Amino acid sequence: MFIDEAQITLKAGNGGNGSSSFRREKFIPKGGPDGGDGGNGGSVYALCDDNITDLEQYKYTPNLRAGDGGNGSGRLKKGENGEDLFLKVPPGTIFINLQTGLQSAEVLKKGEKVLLLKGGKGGLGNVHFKTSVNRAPRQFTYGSDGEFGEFKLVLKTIADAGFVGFPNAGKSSLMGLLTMAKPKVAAYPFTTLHANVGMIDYPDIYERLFVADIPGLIKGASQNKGLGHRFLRHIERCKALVFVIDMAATDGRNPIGDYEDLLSELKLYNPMLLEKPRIVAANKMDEPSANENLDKFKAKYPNIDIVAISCLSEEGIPSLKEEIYKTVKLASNNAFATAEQSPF
Ligand SMILES: Nc1nc2c(ncn2[C@@H]2O[C@H](COP(=O)(O)OP(=O)(O)OP(=O)(O)O)[C@@H](O)[C@H]2O)c(=O)[nH]1
Ligand SMILES: [Mg+2]
Repeated sequence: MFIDEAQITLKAGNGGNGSSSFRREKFIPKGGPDGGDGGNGGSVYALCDDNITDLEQYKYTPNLRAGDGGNGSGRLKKGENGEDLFLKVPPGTIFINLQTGLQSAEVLKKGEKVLLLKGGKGGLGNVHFKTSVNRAPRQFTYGSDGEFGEFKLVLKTIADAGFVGFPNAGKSSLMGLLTMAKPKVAAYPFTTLHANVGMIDYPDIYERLFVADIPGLIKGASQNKGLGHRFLRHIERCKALVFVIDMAATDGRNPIGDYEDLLSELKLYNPMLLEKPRIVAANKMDEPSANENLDKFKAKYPNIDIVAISCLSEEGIPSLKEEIYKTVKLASNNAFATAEQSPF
C-alpha cells in the first residue's frame, strides 16, 4: 500500500532536573555545592530522505518521542542530553500542525532538516545558587518540558509534469515509453492505484525531467466515484500537465467529453490546476476511429497544444517528449519571472 497521509503525535524530550548535592570528602567538612545541571531534552526534526517513497512507517508508529535529558548529579556531573528524533520522510512531505491548522514544515530536498518541536532545557544544579551569603544552597531547578504536538503528514509528489486521464487512456503505457519506470499496464480500469514518478532523459542536452503517473480520473471523482480525486495532490506541484486522451474511444466514451470531464474534475479539486500549462496527448492513434475523432477534437479546440501519439506503434512519442520539455521549461521561466515581480 502506498500511504500518502498519516497523523502522528510527537513529543520532544523533557529537560533533566538540576541536582542538589554537596561535596563530601574526608577531612573537608564543608565541601560546598556540587550539583550538576540536567541535560537538555532531545528535539524533533523532519528529515528529508529520498530513499523513502511514502509515509507507511508512520501509519504504524503514530506516537513518537525524542529522548529526555538525564538529571544532573553530584561532582558537577551534567545529565546527558536526550537523543534528537529525526522523522525521515520523502521529498514533498508537508507537516500540518493540527492544533493551529497551519503548515509547520515542508521538506523538498534530500538532507533538508526542519525543527518541529524543541526539547526542554535542563534544570540548573545547586552550584549556580551559591552566593556570598548562602554558601550551601539547596536550590536547584527542574528541567522544562519538551514541546508536544499533533501533526498531519501529507505527501505531495514532486515532478515536473503530471499525466491525467481517464482509466485505460494509456497514461502508464506512456510512462513506460518515456521513462525507465515499468508501471503496470492492463486493459482494465484503475490498474494504477497510486502515483509513480519516472525520469525522462534528454541525453543530447544533458537534461532530465520527472513525470508523475497517477490513477485514472472519472466523472464524479470529486464525489468519490472511482478512486476519488485525492491523488490529484500528486500533480499539484507539477509545472505542466499532460492530458492523456483515448482518441479511439475504446471504452465507449468520446474524447471531447473526456477532456471536458477531466477539466471539470480538476477544477473541483483545485481550480489552480487549470492554470497550469497543458498538453493533450491524443493517444491510440493506431486505432481506425482515432483520426476522425482527432479532427473533431482539433476543430473544437483549435488553440490547444495537441500531440498525436500511439503507445502501441510509438508514433509521436519523440514529439511529445520534446513538447513536454518545452512546456515545462517555459512554465519554469514564467514562474521565475512572476516570482521576481511578486511583492512577497
Ligand atoms: N491500441 C492501443 N492500445 C493502447 C495504447 N496505449 C495503451 N493502450 C492499451 O490501453 C490499456 C490501458 O493502458 P494503461 O497504460 O494501463 O492505461 P492507464 O491510463 O494507465 O490506466 P489506469 O492505470 O487504469 O488509469 C492497455 O491494454 C494498453 O495496452 C495505444 O496507443 N494503442
Ligand atoms: Mg495506469
